[in-house]
Amino acid sequence: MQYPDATTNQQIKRMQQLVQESARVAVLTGAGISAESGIPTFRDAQTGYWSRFRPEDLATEEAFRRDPETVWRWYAERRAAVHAAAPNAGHIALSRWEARVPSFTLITQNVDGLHARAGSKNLIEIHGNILRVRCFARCVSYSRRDEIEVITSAADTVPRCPECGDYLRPDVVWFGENLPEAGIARAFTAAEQADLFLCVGTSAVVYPAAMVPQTALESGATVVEINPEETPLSTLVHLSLRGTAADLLPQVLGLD
Ligand code: BJW
Repeated sequence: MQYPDATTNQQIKRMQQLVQESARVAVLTGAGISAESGIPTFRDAQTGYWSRFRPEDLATEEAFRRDPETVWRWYAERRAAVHAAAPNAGHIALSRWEARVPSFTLITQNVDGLHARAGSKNLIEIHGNILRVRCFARCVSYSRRDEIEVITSAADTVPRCPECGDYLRPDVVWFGENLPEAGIARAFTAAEQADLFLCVGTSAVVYPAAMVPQTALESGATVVEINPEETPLSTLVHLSLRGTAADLLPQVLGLD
């Protein structure tokens, strides 16, 4: 059922009711939830990364092979922005919600680590994490965190793998790469089992992440979207709330 003519207040009340009624909750977040922490999105027209850069120049294995320095520099700048940022009211509201329901899974496409910093526990980072690195030649899976601090503090040269000498790369999922198998499997299971599935701040155009809310719909969950703009999901979901994450999440969760 959709609520095309409802006022925002009615929609907020409806969402508050769904929150009260739901015991199995899953949430999918995208770049929009971190926008109010000062981290740019990808596809927003004026401010998104892809309005200034071509994804195939920065977010593919081929780009890194061709020009590792340029790709590394872009990620170093983004890592600095992440270090300077803090979780906003949207991230914090989601972590408080988790503490109130029996089953809560937070699936994020974001690589910024802000959900973990806000205190979210059952968290799946399906596109990786920008604060980790791994060997480009895949000789070891992940570097230890203390090594990462040292490696990433070296600003302008692409660091080398301590095991094999190949380049280290950001531990994120680039276009054409598979998502971490266990993580995406858990995400689909959470979608299948959810009573309430919430999408926040995602354009829902990148696959397979965009299939997760579709799976929730097909499995009988009530699906709600929070986004200031329409997305391909807007006409499919039960309730589409127009607004920002930091504004609406505390309201619908009764935390403001
Ligand atoms: C606010 C707000 C506020 C603003 N509050 N909201 C099936 C069909 C078609 C294509 C494919 C398919 N299967 C695979 C593909 C290819 C590709 C794909 O999906 N392409 C499409 C773009 C067409 N997918 C892949 O390649 C994936 N791999 C894969 O499928 O492997 C199998 C395979 C292997 C080989 C060949 C083929 C298949 C991997 C995808 C990896 C995506 N990686 C990135 C970069 C990660 C690293 C990094 O950060 O650098 O992930 S791309 C980028 O997009 C990033 C994001 O996680 C992802 C999603 O973006 P997101 O989060 O939705 O952000 P935006 O900017 O798009 O939207 C922001 C939203 O927020 C907007 O709606 C705003 O309105 C809103 N907003 N302010 C709330 N304050």
